Amino acid sequence: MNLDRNQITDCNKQLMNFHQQELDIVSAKLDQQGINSEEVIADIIKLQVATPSWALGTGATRFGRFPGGGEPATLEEKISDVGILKQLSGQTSSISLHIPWDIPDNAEEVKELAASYGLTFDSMNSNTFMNDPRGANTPNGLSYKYGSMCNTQEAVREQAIQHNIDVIEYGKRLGSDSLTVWLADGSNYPGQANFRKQFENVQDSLQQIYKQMPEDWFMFTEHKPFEPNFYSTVNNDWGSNLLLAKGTGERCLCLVDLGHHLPNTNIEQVVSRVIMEKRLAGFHFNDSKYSDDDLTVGSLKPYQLFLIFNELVEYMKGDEKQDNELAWMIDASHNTKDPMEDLLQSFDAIALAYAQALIIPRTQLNELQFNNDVAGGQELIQNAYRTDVRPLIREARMRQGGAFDPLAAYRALEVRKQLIDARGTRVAVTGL
Ligand SMILES: [Mn+2]
Repeated sequence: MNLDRNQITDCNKQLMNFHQQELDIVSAKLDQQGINSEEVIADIIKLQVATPSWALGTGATRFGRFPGGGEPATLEEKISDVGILKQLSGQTSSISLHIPWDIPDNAEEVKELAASYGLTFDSMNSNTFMNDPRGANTPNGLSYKYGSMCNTQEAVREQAIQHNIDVIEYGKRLGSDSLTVWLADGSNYPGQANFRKQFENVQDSLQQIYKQMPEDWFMFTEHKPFEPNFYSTVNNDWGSNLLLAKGTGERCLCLVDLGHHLPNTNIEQVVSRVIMEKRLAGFHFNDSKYSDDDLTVGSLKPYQLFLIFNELVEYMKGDEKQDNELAWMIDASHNTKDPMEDLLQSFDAIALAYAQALIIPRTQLNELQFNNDVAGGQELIQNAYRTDVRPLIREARMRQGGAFDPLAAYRALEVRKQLIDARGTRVAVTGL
């Protein structure tokens, strides 16, 4: 489904005068601080966030699922939905697939369809945290109940390795250039497993997968302290993640998921450390009150998100560069919202935090820090956080043919109703 561009333009027209006034005010204010608003707008346009294929349907908890209507049932429909998000927000231009939930039966056709919406394929996600009912990730019929790459049984480890190699093959056909490995491996009870042997098995398995990657591909490993294992996980924190990446190869990098930290972890400092080691793969965005709640980005801790972007911008505007482009993706589950509305809110929150970090006068911040001006440093970054940068984001969207207010346009154009009319109220979406 494609939205009518004229309808989006009509939605914008009602706000045009108001928008121009606000844009002029913030541009003048930034100009006084030596910040060029045109450059900020250009940077906002460049920050494209991947949409994961599993985020387009209603999420679930282990207590149940309350799906809405018009959900995408096929990969083709998921691609179409991302196309709508791109049209409205201008902030997403790629889709991240999860195998085995979204196996492309005809890669060429799928690639062409995505291209017709201006979309490419982001990182490929493997899955060894469950046994696919069709056996798509368990070609040897062996269970991942006691772990995959950490498993004591070599045959299970080999099956997990082969699944990841299969995922690389799907990705090659779609034009992707990275594999994301999230491991559920760990243990549920003390005495169940040997920490060191588990880690060594995972390290060895990752090395074997790495050897099968094309030379221009990157491998992303993602740490998580708990769940679905509740006593220990093999890749439990950023330190273990860095060890695994360094032990695997130059193009193995650390992915940081905002929800995958114990409460009160200084995530912005984690980002800084991983960048210092030139191993940051990118970022998975979400928000949480407790840990990995998969809530909408920026809904609870927008200041933390801003501080994380402060570290990211310091790297992006600095001289020392990694070989990879940072990968941005939303990784959230929408249990009580229309998933498309949730994603539009997420893009908005990401752009907001990014723009706020972009307008921090960085040279001045460095000077204040050098001179130990504690209150001055805090004031400077808080001033950026408290600046209303929304006009810059609206302008960035408008220049891409998007909507000033994507969520309002989504509602005004009755997109969900159109999807329900086309697809019905069936519940066929695959994923979490
Ligand atoms: Mn993630």
